[in-house]
Amino acid sequence: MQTRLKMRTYWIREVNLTVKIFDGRTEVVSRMLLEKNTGGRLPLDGEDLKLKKVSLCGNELKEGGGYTLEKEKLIISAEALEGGDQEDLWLETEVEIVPEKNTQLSGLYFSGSMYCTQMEAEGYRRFTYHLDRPDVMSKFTSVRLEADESKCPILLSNGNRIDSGKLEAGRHFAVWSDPFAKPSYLFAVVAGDLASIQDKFLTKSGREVHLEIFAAKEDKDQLWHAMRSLQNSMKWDEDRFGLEYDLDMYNIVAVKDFNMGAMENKSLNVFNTSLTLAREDTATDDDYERIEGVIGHEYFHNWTGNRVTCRDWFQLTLKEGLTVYRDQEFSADMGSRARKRIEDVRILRAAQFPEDNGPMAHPIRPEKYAAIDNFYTATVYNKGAEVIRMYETLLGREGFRKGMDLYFERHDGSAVTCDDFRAAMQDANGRDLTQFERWYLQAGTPTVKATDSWDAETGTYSLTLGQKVPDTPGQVEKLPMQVPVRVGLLDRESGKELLSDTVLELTEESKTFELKLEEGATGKPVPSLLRGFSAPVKLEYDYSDEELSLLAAFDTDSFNRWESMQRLGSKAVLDAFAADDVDAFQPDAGFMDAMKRIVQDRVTEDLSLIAYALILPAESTLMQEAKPPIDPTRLHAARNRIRKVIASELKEDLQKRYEELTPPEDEPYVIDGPSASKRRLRNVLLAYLCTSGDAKAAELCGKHFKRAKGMTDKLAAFSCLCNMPDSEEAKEAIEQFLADAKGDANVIDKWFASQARADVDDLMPRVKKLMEHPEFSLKNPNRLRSVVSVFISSPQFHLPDGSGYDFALEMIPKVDALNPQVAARMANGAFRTWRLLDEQRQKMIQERLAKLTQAGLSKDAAEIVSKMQA
Ligand code: BAL
Ligand code: ZN
Repeated sequence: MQTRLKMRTYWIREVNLTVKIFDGRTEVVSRMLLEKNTGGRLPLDGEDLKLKKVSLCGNELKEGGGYTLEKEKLIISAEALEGGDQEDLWLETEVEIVPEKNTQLSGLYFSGSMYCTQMEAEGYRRFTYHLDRPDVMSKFTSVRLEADESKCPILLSNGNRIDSGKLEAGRHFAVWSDPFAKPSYLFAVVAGDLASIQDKFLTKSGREVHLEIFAAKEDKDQLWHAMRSLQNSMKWDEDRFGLEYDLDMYNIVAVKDFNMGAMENKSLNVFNTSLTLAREDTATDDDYERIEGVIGHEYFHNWTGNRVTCRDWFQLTLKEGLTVYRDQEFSADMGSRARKRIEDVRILRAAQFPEDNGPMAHPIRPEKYAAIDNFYTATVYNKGAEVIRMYETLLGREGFRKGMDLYFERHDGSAVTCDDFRAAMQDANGRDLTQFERWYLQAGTPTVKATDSWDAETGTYSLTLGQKVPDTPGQVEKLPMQVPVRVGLLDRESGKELLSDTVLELTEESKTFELKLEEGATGKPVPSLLRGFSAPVKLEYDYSDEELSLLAAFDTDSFNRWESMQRLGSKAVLDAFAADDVDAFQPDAGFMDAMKRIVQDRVTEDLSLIAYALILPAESTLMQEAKPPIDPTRLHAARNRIRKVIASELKEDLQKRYEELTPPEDEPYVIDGPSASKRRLRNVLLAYLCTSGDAKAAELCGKHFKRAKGMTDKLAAFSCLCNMPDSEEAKEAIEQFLADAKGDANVIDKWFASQARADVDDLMPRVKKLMEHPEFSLKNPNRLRSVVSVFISSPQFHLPDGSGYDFALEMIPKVDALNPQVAARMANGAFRTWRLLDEQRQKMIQERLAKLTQAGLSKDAAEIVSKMQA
């Protein structure tokens, strides 16, 4: 268990590598220039390496006479290190690895047509011996790659290619050199038979950067969206943060077997194909947007992560929270800011709030870990981004920029901490941000409770805000946070804004703010609270349905217009959940009226905002709002009930709007924001129109499927059809979709995922059947996720017979034996909310967790299973 930073006895200032790739084995020779720090013995990290030779300054060391081998450590003795008289201390290790057998996909591994690496967080130690920690920054002066030219014509690493040529026996080599010192986690190698597209970018100071994106040959025509996204990212970072690219070359490689989404290796990003490849018939509008965001994310890391990196892995949010914030801002500027904010908060609530309220709760800067890979979490990333956003809210956009400038001025080229970032924000703005540190220290989603009063005579509106940070495993009795609460006030009758955006700063447990209104109000104003979701908290205020309807219609804050509909929707579902007969429950007329107004809204230009207003809160979000113990099957039925009532009572309006949005057959398919929003709304309407699951619904869906010109519409219809699997239309679509995929892995993943999340009672046997399909594989993370992880997050996972839990018990050890990181995520996804469930399910899960404890799991999966039980 890592709980603190360990001392460094030596630094590694320079690295020269020779990597010789052969079929079934790869030799790695690493020459490291050491610099003494405290001195003493030097423990190098290594995992699954076959050590061939160690030498120091040209003299071979022997085991027991210069070095010792311990579990996952090669220890060079202090005597050997301090015994010589050479000025430069060059340590050389020679190891052999087998990338072809590396199913963990960490270190160097083989995937389809290429060898590639994933080093973050601790993969480099599976490649060669090293001080594999982010504060050890080394110049990789020479990286020589050798391989068979016919199998691996492309040889890539970080920086610039400084040499290349032919060798004997059909082999060839390339030598790369990176002028920037970097930690080992940013090192990368790719070798394979790949196709590429090329373009360039001219930086604002005139550097011409060669841009190249590589993929398997058959995917070459799906790379241009990624290229445009990269160019847009480069321009955006110059415009918004004054940050320029710093090398002459920027390469991206798309790989199909990848644990993460993408990786920001210096000048050689490696991407999951699911976040790179896009063509209108293979990728949805959401995919296009996600790709743009992630291409941006990895590019922005060049400054926030690579130029300034983390001192240790506890500081992971320093680069991830900040870079997610930057990619969110980039996407907001590229598309619709209002829409993006809603999307980001939806993700936060669906993925991070459950984490903050479960056994895995941890502060954005975790205090301890067994496997750091388990902390690439929604908390570190998404809540971390919200914390960064709060700096901006508190300091203003200019103040935030000043803080960023000072951060780079002080720390460019170093490995630093979250405190250093906070100090830069503080010092650049002359603000005391001491209390703000608590966002890094305390886990759990704070609750902010608002109460108010109105003095009509003086025109004073008083708002009392109280906060409570909940207890979380290992953390109790927490201190108040610094919470920026952006508010506005609306007139109760007319909906007119009486007070525009005002940021209140809550620093105490409770505080009353007096807001004096200049204009006359017709009564106690209606507060619009936490506008733009100005802090990652749960806001409680006793809104009436009428007040929420007024906010949904008139609030000038687009986020809170959506939020009011979410509150209404949430209340409707939770009322149904609590009703004696869920299937007969009737929501309030006020809610139905508000929904009707949304369907009839012909004024709002951004149709995505209408689409999102019509979508009820996700079940994982509702799980956080319902009072435990929760029966998830009943919660699912309650949400479905409300959807069905909306569909039947508003049928004509839904139908009319759907038809209005149906494009003429000859309309060309366009990929841009407005067209995507139109499709988004039309597809939300389609889903409502299909809730009945009857023959008419199947017919409508079948038609939508056949007429679809791009993947967005096709997948929307296909997903609905999977909910009616016995219809002829569904049977036909299931065959057609797979045939149309023509082997495209991302499309086949969609085919699997839509079926694995279908809203059908017999989902478990269907999933097992899907796993017998020849296209299914446990080894490819995307494919595995598209079936197993998707099922595990479906409501049917929780069927009262426990069959879903048995399935998880069977799958987790199986996957763990191949890929611990993926297994750990699976275990987390399966069980993280178990303490909110009813007694019977809790008991069943406890039994499975106890069995998993005995299953000899990897460090990664075992940590999750143990945390689940804490
Ligand atoms: N650094 C791991 C992948 C990412 O967050 O960019
Ligand atoms: Zn990142």
